[in-house]
Amino acid sequence: MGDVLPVSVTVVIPTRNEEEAIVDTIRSVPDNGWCNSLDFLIIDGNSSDRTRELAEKEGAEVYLEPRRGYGRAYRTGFAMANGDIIVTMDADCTYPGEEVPGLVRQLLEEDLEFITCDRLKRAEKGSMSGLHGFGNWALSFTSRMLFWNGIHDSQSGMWVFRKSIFEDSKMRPTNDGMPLSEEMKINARKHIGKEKAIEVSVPYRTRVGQAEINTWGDGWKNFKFLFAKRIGVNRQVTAWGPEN
Ligand SMILES: Nc1nc2c(ncn2[C@@H]2O[C@H](COP(=O)(O)OP(=O)(O)OP(=O)(O)O)[C@@H](O)[C@H]2O)c(=O)[nH]1
Ligand SMILES: [Mg+2]
Repeated sequence: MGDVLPVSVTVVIPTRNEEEAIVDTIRSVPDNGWCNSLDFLIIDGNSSDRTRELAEKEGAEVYLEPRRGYGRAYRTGFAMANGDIIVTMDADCTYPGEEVPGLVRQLLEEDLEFITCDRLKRAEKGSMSGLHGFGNWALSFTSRMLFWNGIHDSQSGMWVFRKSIFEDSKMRPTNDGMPLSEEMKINARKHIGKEKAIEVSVPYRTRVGQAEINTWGDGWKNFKFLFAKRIGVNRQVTAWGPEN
């Protein structure tokens, strides 16, 4: 391990009934002094299981966000996160927490603003069902055709970025659902550019615990969002903060 990275890092994790995986997800990120400070911010969507309690026991800050939605959770969490660097991942042991120090180091050493993690090249066998794999390909292809931004994995939920990107209000995401994921990458490539907003390959693993994702419903919402965004009729949100 090299020098201590001179930044504070907040890992923001949305959760909804993830008691089987939240502890291992938090523990998967090395906490051995590799950066100035590392903290975890769990945005919980009113879990009815022990998710909040288990996360608190691991030392994470837990914020209850009863308003539904993956995007809503991140919009709340991004406005609250204190770190210079924000890292995101699902609370289901699918993303490689062990790669977080290396990704933050790359962001700093290469003077980048935003990294999105591509799961497709290194997805482990069985981690993505055939239907999800196809849906992901179709959405990523459509996104590339509409926005010509070269992003391979438009649905990845692991990003490593400087909190300061949100000083540009055009970088603040507006979607309260799953489409927030593609929105983040479209905005990054559009407003930051491909030199400083890059895509890096990471491993992707089989989910621990039951997913609540609605494959057809969410897939359709993702498609609608892409076309609405392309023609500029997606929701515009100007307020920014956990209450907005
Ligand atoms: N706060 C909050 N978190 C949510 C909500 N819906 C999903 N999540 C969390 O958001 C993350 C992503 O949801 P997943 O169910 O893993 O969706 P996915 O990755 O597309 O589906 P899988 O490939 O099956 O994992 C998980 O950590 C969920 O617990 C919600 O309404 N509110
Ligand atoms: Mg997941």
